[in-house]
Amino acid sequence: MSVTNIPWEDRAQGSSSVIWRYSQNPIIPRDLIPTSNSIFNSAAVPFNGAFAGVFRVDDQQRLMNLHAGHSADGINWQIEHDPIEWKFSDSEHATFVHRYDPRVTWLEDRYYVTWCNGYHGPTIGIGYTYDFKEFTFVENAYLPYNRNGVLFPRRINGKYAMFSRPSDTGHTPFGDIFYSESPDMIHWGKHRFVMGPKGWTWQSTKTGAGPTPIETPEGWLLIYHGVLTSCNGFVYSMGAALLDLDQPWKVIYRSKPYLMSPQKLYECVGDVPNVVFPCAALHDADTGRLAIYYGAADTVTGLAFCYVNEVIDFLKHNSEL
Ligand code: BMA
Repeated sequence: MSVTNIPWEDRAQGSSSVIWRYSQNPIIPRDLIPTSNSIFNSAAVPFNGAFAGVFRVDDQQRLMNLHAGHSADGINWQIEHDPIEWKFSDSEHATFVHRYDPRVTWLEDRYYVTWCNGYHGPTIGIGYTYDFKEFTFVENAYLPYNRNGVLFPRRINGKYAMFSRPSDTGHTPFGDIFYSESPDMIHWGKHRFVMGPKGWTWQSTKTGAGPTPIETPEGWLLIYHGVLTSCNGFVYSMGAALLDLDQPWKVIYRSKPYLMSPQKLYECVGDVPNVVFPCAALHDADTGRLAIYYGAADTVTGLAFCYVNEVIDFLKHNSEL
């Protein structure tokens, strides 16, 4: 897709980073709306010539919920003060527990939203919207416990496809990415292992899919998070992998070093220190530009930039499966 108005800033002179941060980060402060404690791990998409999104807002009771938002430039956002009110066809799902870490994917005729949804434990909620005003809940994709549900932007071999990361009730100390398919967005199966933690590295404790995968002629580009356990707790960094186009559970390349780790003050200091957590990416196919939205320290939202071909080139030279 062409996104000619993609938010962008050139790589700083003298920098050789494959992914570089926006100099005005964070783009969304924790107190953008009156009741917010923090706004992070959020998703943006092109919408009507501008941008729309679904934002994780933790309020001042520390309840985690989703809010819609709009932006003319993808950088300055207006976020609704009230959370999204979902339309439920089955009242069983209508009880609010928690909703967090949304992803938004344009798929066929609408914007699908997936998020970590509380239903006797965390699982993957699926809903959709056409206009970012009315939002309809579809179903929970899996039994608890699961997090980081990320839809593919088109069917694969005739089926809807999604990544997820089976988890537990708490701050899960493990995390493998799985691929599942569905004929109808409701029943998910044919689960396939994609990848999991590696060695004593930045991705040694857990992994989880980030933004909607980006289709390239060489494979699906997946930006993901990897977690290391330090003596001070988890450290969340960002990496990338290239996956087979027809069998996306087959990994072609996977980043051996991270592509971005928490190093700026707003990534290292906040409610949860040392976290960069990518949840969305805008891709302008004409220029190959990618603008990645990521949560920083579970507190604010940042933006980072790269070129898809440079990430793939990096993977070719820095891969370990
Ligand atoms: C994960 C999720 C994310 C969060 C991260 C770091 O388990 O809860 O929302 O950013 O932990 O706290």
